[in-house]
Amino acid sequence: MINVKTIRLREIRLPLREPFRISSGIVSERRILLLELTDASGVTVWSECVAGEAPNYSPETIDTAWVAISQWVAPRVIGREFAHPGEVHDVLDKDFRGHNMAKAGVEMGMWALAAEQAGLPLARLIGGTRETIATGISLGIQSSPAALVQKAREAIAEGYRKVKIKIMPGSDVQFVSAAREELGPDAPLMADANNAYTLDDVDHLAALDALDLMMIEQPLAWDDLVRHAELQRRLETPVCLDESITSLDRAIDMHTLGAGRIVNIKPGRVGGFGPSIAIHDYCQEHGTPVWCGGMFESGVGRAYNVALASLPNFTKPGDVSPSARYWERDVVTPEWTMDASGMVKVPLDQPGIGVTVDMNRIENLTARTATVGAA
Ligand code: OSB
Ligand code: MG
Repeated sequence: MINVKTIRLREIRLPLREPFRISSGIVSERRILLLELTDASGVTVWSECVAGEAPNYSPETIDTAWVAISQWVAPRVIGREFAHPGEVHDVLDKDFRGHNMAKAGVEMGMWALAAEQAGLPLARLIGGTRETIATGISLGIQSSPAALVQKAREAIAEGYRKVKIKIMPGSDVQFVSAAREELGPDAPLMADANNAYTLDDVDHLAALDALDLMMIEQPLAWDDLVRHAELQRRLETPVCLDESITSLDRAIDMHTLGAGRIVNIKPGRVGGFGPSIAIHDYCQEHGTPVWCGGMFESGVGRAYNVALASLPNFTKPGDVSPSARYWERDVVTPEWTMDASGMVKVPLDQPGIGVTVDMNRIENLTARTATVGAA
């Protein structure tokens, strides 16, 4: 039985090593919402809500998530007995629209509590089969093609197995083709537009077909499947959906409409591990590859992404880069590392998420806390 007694919310501020620009905004310091879930027997686990500071990726922000968790999500699970963490998502979703990242932060923590109870690594609890996961890097929009080429070259040299290039009108074909020319035909390149285009841009986007990209991620509006289907019919490059896939139903719609051929799964975006696993399984049955996206998680959120990416149909490298790509110092021990061939180890030597939070460091970074449930 999983029985959560208290949920403590904590906002920390963690500066990125370098500002990250995507088509819809820029971030230089992450405001990160960490959760501590304590069960009736006194076991505590950490989880992370991945909402950002501004609503440019999805409607959620760290501030809306703070309210949603405090007022609606936490009260729904506290004091309630769950036989399995797979039951949590439906309870959180009943007559409760949206707020997927808020729901996911709590739901995922409950999977970690179940893993602690079962004495299993989180990756094993959910049926993960991999011992290491393949890693990619996501490169923000750079000032020039030459600057991008430099970053991409370094990434390949470090061992990354996929280089994702953020694009927007004015920084697209010319940038990506410079990377292709300089890094050669075998470099594993892809592009991510974060909704920067419309169907009027089809001919322009079709120019990317010549660059042999692994995929183009979310070129059109965040909530649009119909126009992505039209676009996919006119592109050879596989379309991968990120923002648009907010549930299992949207993944089914994507497949049914032909709106894309690959799915980026971010557990926060879909409401947690329950829906993530369901999307993974559906895609596996339908021959659609998936990979694990990232939201600049701290080492806590990263632990969940690594566990998720150990499932068998995560067949493309994830945006699950090592701690040092993001932070001067992460908030967990050990920090996440990547070997020279671009692989991150799935922690399998202890129960739970596999990393410990560095409390001294966390206290210093904390901007606010709140506790829901009796202490
Ligand atoms: O579109 O995948 C995205 C970060 C924030 C918001 C959206 C996205 C991203 C990334 C970063 O691409 C991936 C990472 O965490 O390394
Ligand atoms: Mg994306």
